Amino acid sequence: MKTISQTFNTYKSKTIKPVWCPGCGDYGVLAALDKTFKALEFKPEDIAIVSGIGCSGRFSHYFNSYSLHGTHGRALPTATGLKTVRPDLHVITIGGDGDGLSIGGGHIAHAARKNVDLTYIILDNNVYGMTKGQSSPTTPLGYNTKTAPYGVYEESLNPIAMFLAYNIGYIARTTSTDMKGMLSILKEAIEHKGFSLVYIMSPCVTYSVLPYAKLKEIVKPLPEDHDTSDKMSAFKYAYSDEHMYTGVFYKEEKTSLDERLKEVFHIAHTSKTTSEIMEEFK
Ligand SMILES: Cc1ncc(C[n+]2csc(CCOP(=O)(O)OP(=O)(O)O)c2C)c(N)n1
Ligand code: SF4
Repeated sequence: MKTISQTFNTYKSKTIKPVWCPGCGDYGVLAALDKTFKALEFKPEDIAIVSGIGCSGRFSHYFNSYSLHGTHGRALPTATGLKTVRPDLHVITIGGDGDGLSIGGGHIAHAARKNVDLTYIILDNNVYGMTKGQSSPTTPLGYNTKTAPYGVYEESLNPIAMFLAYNIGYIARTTSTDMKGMLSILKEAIEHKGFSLVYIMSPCVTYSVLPYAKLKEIVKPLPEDHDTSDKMSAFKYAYSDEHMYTGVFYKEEKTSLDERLKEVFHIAHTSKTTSEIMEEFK
């Protein structure tokens, strides 16, 4: 009998093909996620991909799995609802830096505090790609864009430091050119029980802000002696001005939302019903 990984050579859709620009970083991530599902031996019917809007939002179309191309910035709450009613599904949420850190930025803190058991992949190209190159929350200060012809006048976010402050239980950064890094991080993040955040630098070649060559110059793997349970060490590397560190910044096992809800449902089902309570007032 064939194993699942022998049966599914690819989880990619055979009918819907990517329409990204040639050279877009998102192609590398698509290949990595496909390989990760294969390595994890997931059945396609057990996977649900929920995405936001943008070039990165198109991800959900490209897999043979359940998928939902949600509204701009709302992929995370939609995915939280899905995971709550279908805890058996492997829920993956994907979106861009604009989608996840601007319009949808407020949702990350709440997914983190709920510790919903899903993996959120943010593809950072430092720009709004689909709407033709406006500044995003990660476009560097002073950089010229369509919406900032005289240079971006707002400071860019430090997403990793933000995620650490939100107490997310799994935080890692990698790049769309590092297949080995993406494979090991994606697998570990998906297997992590609770909310996991995978931040992938995925350059836009059409409205390029951080081109591949520049990214290669600044990226550096986290030192081997970085202790992934040491949040202060993780903050130190997240705030580095010299390098953009990649690898696993922080890991912590915590009770997940579905585990907590199981307890709540048990209490609710074994407690008095509303009509029993009402009877007491008669
Ligand atoms: C509520 C709402 N506001 C704005 C838009 C327009 N819009 C579509 S994609 C997009 C930007 C996407 O940028 P990002 O999330 O960084 O993804 P990318 O295209 O770069 O992958 C915007 C503003 C929209 N679709 N819905
Ligand atoms: S516009 Fe940029 S992000 Fe969008 S598909 Fe093209 S290269 Fe990729």
